[in-house]
Order: sequence, then C-alpha cells, then structure tokens
Amino acid sequence: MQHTQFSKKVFIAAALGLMAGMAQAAVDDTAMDAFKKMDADGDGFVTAREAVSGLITTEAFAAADKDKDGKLNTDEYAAAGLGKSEAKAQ
Ligand SMILES: [Ca+2]
Ligand SMILES: [Ca+2]
Repeated sequence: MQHTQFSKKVFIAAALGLMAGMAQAAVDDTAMDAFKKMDADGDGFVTAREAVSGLITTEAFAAADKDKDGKLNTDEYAAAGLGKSEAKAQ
C-alpha cells in the first residue's frame, strides 16, 4: 500500500515538474512556495533578514523591493522572479 502511494507521489511530482516548465501559473506556484518558506515568521512579508537567510542577496532584495518599505510582499517577490532566478543565476 505504501509503495503505491509513494509511486503516485513521484508521478505527481514529475507531472508538476513538467507543467512548471510549460505553464507560467505553475512557475508562480513554485515561486509562492519559495516565498512561504522564506517568510520565516509567516507574516506574509519577506524582510531583508529573512531574504538573506533564504539566499537572496541584499542587492536582489533592494531591486525587488519596489516600494522601498524594507520588505517584499508576494507581488514584489513574484515580479522579481526570485523564486525562479536560481536557474540562470551566475
Ligand atoms: Ca516575515
Ligand atoms: Ca516592498
């Protein structure tokens, strides 16, 4: 039984991975996932301290913080593409 569940999970993960490559919505979901992980205290904003803990540089944070309030909301985070920038980061 557990083996069957495991296989199903692997299949779903593979399917999601496929969709993430094709659909913008899936990519955004991944970004939101990363946002939630980065938002350590769960207040809905990523502060500079949380961002640095989440491997975002202070430069990237400042560039993403469009309204300069010192924290990123989900819109700023998604607009900056921080959740998917690692793939092409140099
Ligand atoms: Ca937070
Ligand atoms: Ca902001």
